Amino acid sequence: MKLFEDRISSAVARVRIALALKAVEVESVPTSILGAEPRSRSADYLAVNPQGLVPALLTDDGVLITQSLAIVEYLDEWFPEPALLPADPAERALARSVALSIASDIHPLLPPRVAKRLGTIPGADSMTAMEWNRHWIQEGLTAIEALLSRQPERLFAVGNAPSVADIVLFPQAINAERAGISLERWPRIAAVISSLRTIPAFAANAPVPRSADHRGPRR
Ligand SMILES: N[C@@H](CCC(=O)N[C@@H](CS)C(=O)NCC(=O)O)C(=O)O
Repeated sequence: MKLFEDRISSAVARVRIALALKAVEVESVPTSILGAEPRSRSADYLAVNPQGLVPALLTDDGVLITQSLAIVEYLDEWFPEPALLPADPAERALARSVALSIASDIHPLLPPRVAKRLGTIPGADSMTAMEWNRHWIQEGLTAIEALLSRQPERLFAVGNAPSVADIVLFPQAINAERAGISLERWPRIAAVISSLRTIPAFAANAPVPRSADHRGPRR
């Protein structure tokens, strides 16, 4: 299988964590998403994934799967151990709720294409995108903290094993810290992230920091 990826991407990190938990190897196809001419916007890549986003997974049978959560579920179906969704229906639903509240409601407001568009709005200054990101991350993680706080305290976001909730929460939390947001204000999230940091599949697959030349002027 081939994974079209840029290691700075938190959506890519979700897939890489799932692959690592399942010990499945893939061929990496580097697909940059930053810079003047990102490979993700090239005609070649748009022919693969018309959305021009990473990740995308090409199976050995030639099936192309886009969207990180669709890829994670595909992997979970083909490689069932360890399961990435809890067996209990209520916990399963909660794991999906946590994952979707990040993947559908926080992350889409943050990627480079959004920052780029914000920068073109008259009156936007160099702080706009940074403040925009911090706002949506803080609002989103506050809601997730409240959801998690209704559950008994455990090592993982939901249930007794890493699930899709942890797979999506971990990269988002790491990026929150990189945006200068301390996790301390969300004790349940902070506790989960510190236990996930001890698991190599998570620690080795955190999104990599953007290089200085992609960060633009220091804000
Ligand atoms: N919902 C998609 C999101 C994919 C996405 O937004 N990927 C980002 C990287 S995290 C990307 O390719 N961004 C390119 C851009 O914004 O131009 C998924 O979960 O796979």
